[in-house]
Amino acid sequence: MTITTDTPCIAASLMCCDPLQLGGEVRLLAAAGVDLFHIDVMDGCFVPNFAMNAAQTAAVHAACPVPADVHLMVRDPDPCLAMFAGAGAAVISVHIETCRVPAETLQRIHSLGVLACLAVSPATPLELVRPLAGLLDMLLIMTVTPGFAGQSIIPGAAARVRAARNLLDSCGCARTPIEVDGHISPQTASELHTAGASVFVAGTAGLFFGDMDYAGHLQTLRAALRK
Ligand code: S6P
Ligand code: MG
Repeated sequence: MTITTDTPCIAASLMCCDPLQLGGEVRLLAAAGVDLFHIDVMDGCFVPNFAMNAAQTAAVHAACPVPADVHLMVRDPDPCLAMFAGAGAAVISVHIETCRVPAETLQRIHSLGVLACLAVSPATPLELVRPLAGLLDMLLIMTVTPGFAGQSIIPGAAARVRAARNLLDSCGCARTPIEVDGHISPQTASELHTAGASVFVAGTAGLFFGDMDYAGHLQTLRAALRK
């Protein structure tokens, strides 16, 4: 698959689903037309929470043809890469804060035939991305502190995305998409799109995950991105 800067993509955050209804919810989200399934993986160490795993990724992949966007929030991602590639991940994001040698981890993801994305937490200097820019299929800018759904967006999120866009452009990577994750609502999606993001993780702020009107909320998000 390809993810571009041309067309906005919506990635539904599956950790926001009712865990007792995961199968039904992913089918509803697929029928509503989400572009990606965003699968949060947490180890209780890098972030103080647990979320989804490789078995769930494989089950979701088998049930629906929506590409899986796996976000690894784990202290040591390298041993997990083959497991998630085998589970059907189309994209794997690793946090720059967790990689011993980020360039090697990104190359390992490529060698598994998966798109490689680097995730950056809010407190991490963006300049650390510069030497790695050419290796990225996507850059994930966290707009909340990783670990939990339902948080407020960090102050200055749009300025940070704009800075990330400028950094990638100045490295000759103007076609590398930026994904944003954390409190993506119609309003924040629109602001972050203007700032240079094109992939939007929609959780409780964008798709609500309670009323099951995924088609309606998706339509509202897409309309906000057209403005
Ligand atoms: C947070 C995780 C995210 C959340 C998503 C939830 O650590 O990486 O993917 O699931 O941000 O969205 P919302 O709208 O509840 O913030
Ligand atoms: Mg995430």
